[in-house]
Amino acid sequence: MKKLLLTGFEPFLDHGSNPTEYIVRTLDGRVVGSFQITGRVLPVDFERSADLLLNYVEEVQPDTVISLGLAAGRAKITPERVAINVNDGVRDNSGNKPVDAPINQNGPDAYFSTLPIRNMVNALLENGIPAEISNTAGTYLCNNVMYSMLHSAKERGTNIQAGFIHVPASFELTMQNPKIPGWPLETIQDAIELCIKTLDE
Ligand code: PCA
Repeated sequence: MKKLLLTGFEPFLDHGSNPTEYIVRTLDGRVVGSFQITGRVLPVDFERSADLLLNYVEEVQPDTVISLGLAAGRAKITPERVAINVNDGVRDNSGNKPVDAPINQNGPDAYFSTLPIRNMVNALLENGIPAEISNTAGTYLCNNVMYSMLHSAKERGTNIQAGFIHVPASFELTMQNPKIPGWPLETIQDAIELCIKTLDE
């Protein structure tokens, strides 16, 4: 059976929870399509998140890596097209606040996702779940882990398929901040399972 490493993030900023943490804990150990899933939660830390992700890749030896992150304010599931070689953003959970810094001094400017992002969006829309390709993963931790993963796959010459999907907030987060659109966790989970199934198309 093929192996999929599915990562999410711990809560960050003033968000009391992170729906991606729930999803990866729920799907850890399950089989979806032809993939055995290993779910892991990453810290929100410019110094640690990418190294931990790459350690999990060593441990799991996955065929595919899908990383998930919360995009509070977005009201669609958004597979990311591209990761850029920039760290810049608000303070992370350890107090790091990089400004205009490269992720990798010698790395290329950007990497494209190697996930079937168009098929994912089409599958979601066919199932009545709002979705679109996003052309920016930002410059915070989500972009950081997507770039770092794709850079590592390229450098090592592996054919690991990898990329990133941003998800909307949960109802719980909307209760805390009514300006943020929220979805039921089960719907976000269904959406991610649909995305995983497109890997078999
Ligand atoms: N979302 C953040 C980092 C952690 C998360 O879940 C981001 O979009 O960069």
